[in-house]
Amino acid sequence: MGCVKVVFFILYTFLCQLAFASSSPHLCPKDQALALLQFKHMFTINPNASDYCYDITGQKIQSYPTTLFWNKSTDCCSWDGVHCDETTGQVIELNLSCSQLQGKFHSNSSLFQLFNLKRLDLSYNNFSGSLISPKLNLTQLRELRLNFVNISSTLPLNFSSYLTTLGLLYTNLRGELPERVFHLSDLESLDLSNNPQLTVRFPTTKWNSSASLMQLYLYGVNFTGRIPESFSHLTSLHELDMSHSNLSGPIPKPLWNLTNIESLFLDDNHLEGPISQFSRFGKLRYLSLRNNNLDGRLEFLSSNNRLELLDFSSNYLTGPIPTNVSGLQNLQRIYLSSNYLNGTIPSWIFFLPSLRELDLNNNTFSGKIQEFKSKTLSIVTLKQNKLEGPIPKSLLNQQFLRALLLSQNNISGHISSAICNLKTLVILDLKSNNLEGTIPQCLGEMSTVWILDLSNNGLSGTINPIFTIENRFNIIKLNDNKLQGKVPSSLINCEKLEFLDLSNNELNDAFPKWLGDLPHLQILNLRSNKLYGPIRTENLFAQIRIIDLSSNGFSGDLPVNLFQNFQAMKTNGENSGTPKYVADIYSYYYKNSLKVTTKGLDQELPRVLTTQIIIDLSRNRFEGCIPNIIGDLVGLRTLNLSHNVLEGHIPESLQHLSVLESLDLSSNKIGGEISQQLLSLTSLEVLNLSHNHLVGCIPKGNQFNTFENNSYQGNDGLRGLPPSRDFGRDDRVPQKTIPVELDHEEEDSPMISWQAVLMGYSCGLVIGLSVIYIMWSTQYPTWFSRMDLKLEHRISTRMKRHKKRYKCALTCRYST
Ligand SMILES: *[C@@H]1O[C@H](CO)[C@@H](O)[C@H](O)[C@H]1NC(C)=O
Ligand SMILES: *[C@@H]1O[C@H](CO)[C@@H](O)[C@H](O)[C@H]1NC(C)=O
Ligand SMILES: *[C@@H]1O[C@H](CO)[C@@H](O)[C@H](O)[C@H]1NC(C)=O
Ligand SMILES: *[C@@H]1O[C@H](CO)[C@@H](O)[C@H](O)[C@H]1NC(C)=O
Ligand SMILES: *[C@@H]1O[C@H](CO)[C@@H](O)[C@H](O)[C@H]1NC(C)=O
Ligand SMILES: *[C@@H]1O[C@H](CO)[C@@H](O)[C@H](O)[C@H]1NC(C)=O
Ligand SMILES: *[C@@H]1O[C@H](CO)[C@@H](O)[C@H](O)[C@H]1NC(C)=O
Ligand SMILES: *[C@@H]1O[C@H](CO)[C@@H](O)[C@H](O)[C@H]1NC(C)=O
Ligand SMILES: *[C@@H]1O[C@H](CO)[C@@H](O)[C@H](O)[C@H]1NC(C)=O
Ligand SMILES: *[C@@H]1O[C@H](CO)[C@@H](O)[C@H](O)[C@H]1NC(C)=O
Ligand SMILES: *[C@@H]1O[C@H](CO)[C@@H](O)[C@H](O)[C@H]1NC(C)=O
Ligand SMILES: CC(=O)N[C@H]1CO[C@H](CO)[C@@H](O)[C@@H]1O
Repeated sequence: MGCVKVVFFILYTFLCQLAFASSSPHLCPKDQALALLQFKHMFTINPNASDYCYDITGQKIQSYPTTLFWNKSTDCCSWDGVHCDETTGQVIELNLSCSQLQGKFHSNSSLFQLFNLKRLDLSYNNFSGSLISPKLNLTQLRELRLNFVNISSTLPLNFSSYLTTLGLLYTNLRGELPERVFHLSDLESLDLSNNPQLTVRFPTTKWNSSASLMQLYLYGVNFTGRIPESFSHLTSLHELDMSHSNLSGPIPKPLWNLTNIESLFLDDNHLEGPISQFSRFGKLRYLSLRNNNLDGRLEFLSSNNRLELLDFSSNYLTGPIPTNVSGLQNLQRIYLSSNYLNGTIPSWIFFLPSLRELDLNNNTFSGKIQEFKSKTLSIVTLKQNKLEGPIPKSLLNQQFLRALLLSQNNISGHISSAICNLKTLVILDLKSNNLEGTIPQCLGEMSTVWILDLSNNGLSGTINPIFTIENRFNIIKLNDNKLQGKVPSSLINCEKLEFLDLSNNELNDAFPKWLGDLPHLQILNLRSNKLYGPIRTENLFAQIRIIDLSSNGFSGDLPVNLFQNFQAMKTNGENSGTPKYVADIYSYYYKNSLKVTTKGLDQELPRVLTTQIIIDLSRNRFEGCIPNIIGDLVGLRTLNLSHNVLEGHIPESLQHLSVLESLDLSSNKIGGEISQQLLSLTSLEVLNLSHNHLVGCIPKGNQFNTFENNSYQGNDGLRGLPPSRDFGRDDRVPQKTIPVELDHEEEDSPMISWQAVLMGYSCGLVIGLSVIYIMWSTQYPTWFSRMDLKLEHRISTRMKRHKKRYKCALTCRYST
């Protein structure tokens, strides 16, 4: 009996289901299903069409081909993205946001047959080239979102008057926003952000939407006019974003009436004046006014228990942060960088229970960093202040800390190995402090760290860290310390390393040629150590863009193989469009500066352009010739081989270095002539060939007309020296050197200059002649006494005739 019951039950259920399936009509009306299918077939599915797909918090979300499985055999109310009214079965919502749709949208689109549609979201698809004019038609529409859809036209006037939500973020809208938008009496949320060509002007009369409007996002539109009095009626406004809207002057008065505001973003404007009135906004959760000209003190901070975000970065705030603040127990993010705040960082900040991000960079805070109460710190950046004392222990005991930047303070003590407990740390920047002792060995085991900067401290001992495999170190800077011993061979495990700076230490090792096997290494700085021996390597160094081995004890021939392998230097990235920087993905928090010597100056590059290609092997004991192969490194901007014992000639192949800006071969034993071919170095700004054994004539023309005497001094055999400005110390002496226009000169070639004549007389008298020239150009008559009297006579007579011109190019052409 039981068995029969079970069978009956199963049969019954089956029959019921069958009956339900066959008897219930399609919930979704046929015409609407058809309209949807028609709509589907207007478009192709292409993942690229939803490339830019984000949720409201800015998180990238995965796109999905929502319409792919829409088909006749199923009820359209069950299709992805389609919602029907439960009683009538009418399609009331269509959400195809991030649906990989690509194609044109026509004004006769079947979509407009969905008369009952209340919510329509077509954001993040590619309807490029469409004429989108939601002819409403869709008269019932309440919500319309077309974020990131390239509309690129004016906003049609003709839309449903029941709209509550209009989302047109990043739609390339043009022209004037119809005032009608502000008068939609049910409007709750309006997002027109990032439409720089959309001109927005607020109505001066009371808006019909003023009671309903809760969210107004007008970030980056072409806001014109002022914030009118009518704005003060927006009593329901909870969220306002008018960042990047060219607002200037004091904070507009009507804003102070928005006492219900919870979220206020006015970043990147020119607002000025004091900030004391912010205490009126008792419901604030997010307050962000970064990049304005606001001044005054932070005294408005009192006891707002809702505040989560406080951002006044890059303003002119002064004085200390008030200490007598209670509450603020929800404050999670504090950004006050680049102001003029001073005093100590008050205790209440350290006591905030849920602090996540603290950025007080670039102020003049002093005193110690106290222990943090919060266990949820994610970003702590206190760079460029006058903070002192040790690194607080509580900072080394955080589960979520991603960035710890304490550089450019007076922080002292040792780096505790407890720092290795930070299992989520990405940036550790302790540069330019007074840290001492050794580097903890366990640092090399930190598997999440991308940037490690301990430079410019007093760290000593050997480089202890043993870098384990599968680490993420991308930038390692240990320069300007007192580190000794060898370059740690475990660096070979840093496969992602792009930037290694160990300069200005006391490392004592042979050339760590194995670094060449690091596939991404772009910058290698080993300058000013005690590295020694010849450089012979087959290792690749394929991505190297800057190599600085200067001021060491390297010897032997210049490393031809090394140059051969510098693949990245063999392209000239000049026309590569927007500038790119080396190892720069966290540049918002950390800028990977580098000290280089170029154009005769020590410079600190705040960031390193990928086109910045430098070889600096100066101040070693390299010998032999300059290999021709250097001419293949056509991306080179700076080549410095000075202060070695190089011989031979300047290779003609250097003529190919068309973007070379700085060439220093000084203080070697290089002989031969300076090839005329080098005139093709048209980017050259600084040339130093001084103190060699060069002979012959100095090329004239192009950049060579801009170099002065000091580029060549100390080469006994060089002729045609240009004048020197350095000798013109005497202020009374007028500057006589005028850049020569060669073409012009050649026209009046019969008028050969006095130097030309003299050169023609005797090429052997070069020293004397250069002295004469110097003397002439600086008007130091006493130097005459050194000269042969005959010459003196000739010179003075010629000088009278052709005093104004300096034509060494001709000189050399005549004399050789
Ligand atoms: C998507 O874009 C990538 C790169 O722009 C391109 O290579 C690929 O062909 C595109 N895919 C489609 C289906 O168009
Ligand atoms: C958008 O689609 C058009 C063709 O309709 C295509 O030319 C364009 O490259 C697409 N844009 C993106 C970002 O995929
Ligand atoms: C029709 O839709 C159903 C449900 O999504 C799906 O399982 C089926 O594969 C689709 N059929 C076709 C031909 O696409
Ligand atoms: C549409 O769906 C996306 C993602 O699922 C969601 O973020 C968005 O809020 C939805 N749009 C509407 C109008 O509900
Ligand atoms: C819609 O208009 C486009 C051009 O405007 C036309 O090519 C297409 O055939 C029209 N479709 C329908 C269904 O009328
Ligand atoms: C948007 O569309 C316009 C006109 O159709 C086009 O000129 C523009 O390049 C498009 N912009 C983007 C970012 O695709
Ligand atoms: C709105 O559309 C209707 C019907 O298409 C039309 O009669 C009316 O003139 C339009 N209004 C505006 C302001 O364009
Ligand atoms: C911004 O609006 C002003 C005033 O209406 C107009 O002159 C200007 O051309 C607009 N700028 C852009 C980029 O559309
Ligand atoms: C705005 O605030 C000012 C000063 O507090 C007040 O006089 C004015 O009545 C307020 N306006 C509105 C519309 O509430
Ligand atoms: C530091 O702040 C000053 C003024 O507040 C600003 O001019 C400067 O650019 C800031 N420096 C950095 C590195 O942000
Ligand atoms: C803070 O700066 C103000 C000037 O803005 C100065 O008067 C005051 O003495 C400074 N306080 C400290 C502690 O440095
Ligand atoms: C211009 C247009 O297409 N108007 C249509 C709007 O929708 C109603 C039905 O709700 C049609 O009757 C109109 O013809």
